[in-house]
Amino acid sequence: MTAEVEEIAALRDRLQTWSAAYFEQDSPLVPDADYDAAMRRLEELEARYPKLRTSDSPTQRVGSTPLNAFDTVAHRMPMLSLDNAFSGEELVDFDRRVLDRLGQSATDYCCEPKLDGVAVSLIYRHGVLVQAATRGDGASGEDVTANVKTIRNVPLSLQGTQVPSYLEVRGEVVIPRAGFEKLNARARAGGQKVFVNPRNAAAGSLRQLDSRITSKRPLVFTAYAVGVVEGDLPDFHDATLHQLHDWGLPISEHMKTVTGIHACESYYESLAKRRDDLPFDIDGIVFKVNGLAEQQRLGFVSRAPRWAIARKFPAQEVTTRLLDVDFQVGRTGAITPVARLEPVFVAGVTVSNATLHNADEIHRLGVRIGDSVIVRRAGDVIPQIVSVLPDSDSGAAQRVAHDIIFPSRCPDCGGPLEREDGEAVIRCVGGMTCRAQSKGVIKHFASRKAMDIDGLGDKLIDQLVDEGLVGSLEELFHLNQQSLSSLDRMGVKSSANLLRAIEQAKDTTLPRFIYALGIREVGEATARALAEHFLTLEAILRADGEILEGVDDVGPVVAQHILRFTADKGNCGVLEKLLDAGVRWPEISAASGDGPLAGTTWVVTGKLDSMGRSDAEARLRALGAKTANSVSSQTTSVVAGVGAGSKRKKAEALGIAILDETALLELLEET
Ligand code: D41
Repeated sequence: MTAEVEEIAALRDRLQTWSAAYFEQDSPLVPDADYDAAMRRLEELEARYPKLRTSDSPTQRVGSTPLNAFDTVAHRMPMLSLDNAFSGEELVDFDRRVLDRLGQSATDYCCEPKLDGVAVSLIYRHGVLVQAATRGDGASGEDVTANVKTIRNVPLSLQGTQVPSYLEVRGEVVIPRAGFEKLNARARAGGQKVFVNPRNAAAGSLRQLDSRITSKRPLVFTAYAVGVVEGDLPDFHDATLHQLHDWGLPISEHMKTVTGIHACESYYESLAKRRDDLPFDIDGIVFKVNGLAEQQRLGFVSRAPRWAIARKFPAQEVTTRLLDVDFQVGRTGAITPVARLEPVFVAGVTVSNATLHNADEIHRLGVRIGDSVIVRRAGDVIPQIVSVLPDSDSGAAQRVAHDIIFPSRCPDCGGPLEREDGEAVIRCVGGMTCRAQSKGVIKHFASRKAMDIDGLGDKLIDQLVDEGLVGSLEELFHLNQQSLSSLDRMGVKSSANLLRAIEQAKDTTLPRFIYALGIREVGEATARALAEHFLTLEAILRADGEILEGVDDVGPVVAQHILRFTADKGNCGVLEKLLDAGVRWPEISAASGDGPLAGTTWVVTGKLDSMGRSDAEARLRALGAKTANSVSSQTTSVVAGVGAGSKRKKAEALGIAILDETALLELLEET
């Protein structure tokens, strides 16, 4: 059995390394299939030799029996809370108090984003995760071990040397915004309960009695402190966190140690600017005195340490009033209620509109016109109404508040509306005969990632459709000086420019063209997958459901949408007319061995000045290269623009060639 013992150890080791690379460095070392195969092999061996199964085996992430209730666990060392600073002055006051007590003229602070999630404590005995508890009231919390074990970036056992015999790690569990949006979109489409914000979603997910449910939630852990420790750790906060990282625990990649409070304020300003670009919600910055000896001298007051403070960002959720609701018709005919709000400042911008998603959402919120509502804006996500405030004090508001009446016919064309089985969305079935839909279709067709018609913006498209100059896609290509001259504010020069841009847009690529058609659920990635799989438009039009589902990225739902599109005579007519009008693209050659960059795999990261990331990728692919989203041992080269972070680091670690934008431009020029 020694061979099996060794194989099991090797498999666990490998799975841990792979999942650390995947979740920590955001760069897979192997394809998913290899990971899955190793996991299956380990499960098989453990089933055959149950004695060799351990609680920290990667197979043990998801339990199989739900709990009846959570046990309460007392924290051996209380989990303190944090004092807040709401202004630069309050931060300076904090620094003065610290320096006065220390009798120093300056000190080092470790700065880290304040994640907006659920605080938890993890206990590792001899490097094995044995308990996870929520912070609760700071003195005791709930035992959520089974749930925390399902979080993929929480190591079940620590790797490396000199792991303490007892180590309590404290940190925050969050759900990234993208995962939150997906979770809610799925719930909304199925008419289920949605979460108000990512923090509630994280808290709700951790409070599931059945860890199989938790395992399906995109939870992420980040360590920010230690509690009780039996063993050695560095004398500085930043070094302690780096040590945790070396043992396999995730820490914030934005952590930075600075000297003096002014550097703290600069850090705050710079992260506040990038708040929307971060993958998860943060509600401020935490500053901690970096030296542990200094921390000890400062001690704590009641429930918060004197050596740390949270400088809060402007709120992401504020109260305002719902003034009215408009109903918009999208390019797929979906009727979306849009809330008109009394303008408010939220997370740095003034918001006067918010989406209400659909009729079910209005019903779920129980919102009426005139109500006070809580509006949330996070990242580039459209502002949302998350809840309605009971209007206790304002009798006046009560009197004017009235129900939102969902239209019974299309607000644009007056045509009938339909609701598909199991769908929350109500649609106008008018297609291109509905003006609002045809505007939406044309806007999508002309947009940057589609046909990229320069200068053909939303306003102009509204005009073209309203004036009856364009009613379907191919009519864009029949516009001329004379027809354009009838438009307001359209001079000879601008119409010439527009016509030139339309002419230029005829030269496109097959993926762009497919994407531009606006087939439901066919985004950029799916369009590219279809083009790469079928190589020609004719082949896509010929494909049946089974063949379509053979494409990466295409499931039964997407296949149905494609079939419904291609089976439509009207659509086929438009396709033909577009080709007749001169829309064309270079043939895609089946042999990917073509082009000067054939056989190479590229990752483009960071911001480029001269072009977007997807353009850079498209140009590399046009030269035969493959492009990928994450750096691995398969990567040949990385293009690192401004602000390139973990992917660049990973490339450095793997010794992969890194090009800056200038080098990329030179290469593109040469080849
Ligand atoms: O990101 C956070 N939410 C965060 C919370 C953080 N980065 N650091 C924290 N540090 C502490 C001390 C200084 C007490 C160790 C915290 C918290 N506390 C905290 N989270 C919830 C209550 C307190």
